[in-house]
Amino acid sequence: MKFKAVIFDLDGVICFTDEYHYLAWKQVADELGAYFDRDINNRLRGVSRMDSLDIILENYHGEPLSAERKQDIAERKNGLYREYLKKMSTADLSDEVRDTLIRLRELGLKLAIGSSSKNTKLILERIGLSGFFDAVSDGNNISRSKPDPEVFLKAADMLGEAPADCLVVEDAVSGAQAGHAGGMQVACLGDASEKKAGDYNLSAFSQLLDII
Ligand code: B16
Ligand code: MG
Repeated sequence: MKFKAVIFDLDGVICFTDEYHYLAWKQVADELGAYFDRDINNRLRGVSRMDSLDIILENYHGEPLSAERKQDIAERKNGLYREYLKKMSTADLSDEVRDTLIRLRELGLKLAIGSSSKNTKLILERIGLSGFFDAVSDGNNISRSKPDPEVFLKAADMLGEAPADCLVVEDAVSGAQAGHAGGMQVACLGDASEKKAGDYNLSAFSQLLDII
């Protein structure tokens, strides 16, 4: 086995919440009179909430916004987003992802989450993975977002494993950069895989079983 542990990004890897992020940001952008579309939403992959707001505000041309007002806007978006998350259920975890996670565990690998999201706990509960992972490092325990490696280094630390023994699984280029910056090998899916950002660029989650 090449690795002792696997650290998974959450959104875009274990499950998909992009549409809910899109709908919530769209409503907030409409209220601000800022242009927003799905292409801009794609740029928010793996990006923290406040950094996402800054990207949305590139198309805002109204009155200057104070730091406090920006905080309120981010909170409003999060309230809308969490309402959408209530629609999620165990049906949002695919059989392929569930079966692969179980197989990786059977093979003796430690498994962790390394996500920018502050809603990780709620999402894991909704999809039935609460308590499954050996460690959860998320937007609540970091001060620097991806491509900074902090979220993955904290996950490796929680697992008690050296970064070189961890494989990061990511769908965002910034996340793949974060894994590399932390001294970890990276397997990519989705957008980051298309852009060949990983050491392994996969087309299916289950292919992890071929590379560990
Ligand atoms: P929240 P990941 C990221 O999760 C999302 O990809 C990104 O779109 C979102 O802005 C970020 O979490 C913060 O999410 O507002 O819930 O704290 O891909 O790192 O699992
Ligand atoms: Mg992601």
